[in-house]
Amino acid sequence: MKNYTSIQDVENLDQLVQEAVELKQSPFEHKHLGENKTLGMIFYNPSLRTRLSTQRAGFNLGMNVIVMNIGSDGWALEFEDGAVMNSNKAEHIKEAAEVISQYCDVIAIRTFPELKDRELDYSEPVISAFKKYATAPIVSMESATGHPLQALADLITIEEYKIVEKPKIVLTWAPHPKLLPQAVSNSFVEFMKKSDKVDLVITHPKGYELDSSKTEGVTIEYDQDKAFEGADFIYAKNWSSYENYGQAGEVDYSWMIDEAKMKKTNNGKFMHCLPVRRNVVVADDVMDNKDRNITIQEANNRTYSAQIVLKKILENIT
Ligand code: SN0
Repeated sequence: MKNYTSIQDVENLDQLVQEAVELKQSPFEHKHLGENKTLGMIFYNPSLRTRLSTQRAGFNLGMNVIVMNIGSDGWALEFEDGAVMNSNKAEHIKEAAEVISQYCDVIAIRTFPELKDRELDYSEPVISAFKKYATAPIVSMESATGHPLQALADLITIEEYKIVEKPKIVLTWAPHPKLLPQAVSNSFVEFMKKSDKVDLVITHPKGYELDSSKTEGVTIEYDQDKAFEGADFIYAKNWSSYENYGQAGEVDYSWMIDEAKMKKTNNGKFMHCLPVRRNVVVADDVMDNKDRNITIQEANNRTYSAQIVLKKILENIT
């Protein structure tokens, strides 16, 4: 594997999931792979799971890890080609990416969208500039439009907890007081679509359609109750409107997931990438029910999704 910034970087998804499940059984077996290799983790935005699990994954592989909050601690970077840099941006991405590549054998980046200009966000300005100018492999730790490490962890979790051959997975929109990216949902859809082992249904209020090029071929059910019928997994996530991009529209708080809704499922498990707003996105009666809520185990799998990806990248550079 050369880079890991989207589903395009995955050759055989179901096999990658199997390899991650196996890796989890013996996580320290490949410590030699990362010896004298440095992982650089660059954050523009906050993180808990991604930061700790990716660092842990690096350690499990014997890597050294450098973490930098570039948004608050670095020079403000210019991304525009040919810019006259006489304002507040002190350094161009051309120099920054090449310099970081000398210190780090793998560069992982977290960068959220601005949620103002859809075309700009969907062009992935930060991650694509790093890919262009860095000489080290690039890993997305959630970019403007995707979160492939999360989606891989989700698939690993489904593989572990499924009790039927081909489970019904429901991605449900959930209410939230803030304007959130579509990144987690986009990658979730892409990964579930690519896997041969799941059936995906999406449910959301009208006006919250995701990018249709990503949801093509997936069943969309606007009635949340109906969508939940027979579901083996409920994957909740808020996202802001793709159509009315960057606009805070009506938020229908009746879309919160609670135990009454979960009862319509096939004894379904509840998943969410976390952090989650209790009693807004999901009620306490689901979150505190250990038979339903597998978000903690899901978060644990973030280590193994990052570790299998780093392992593949290391195998490619050593
Ligand atoms: C991010 C998102 O993409 O939705 C990261 C998820 C892994 N979530 C948030 O920003 C939630 C922030 C909040 O205030 O609840």
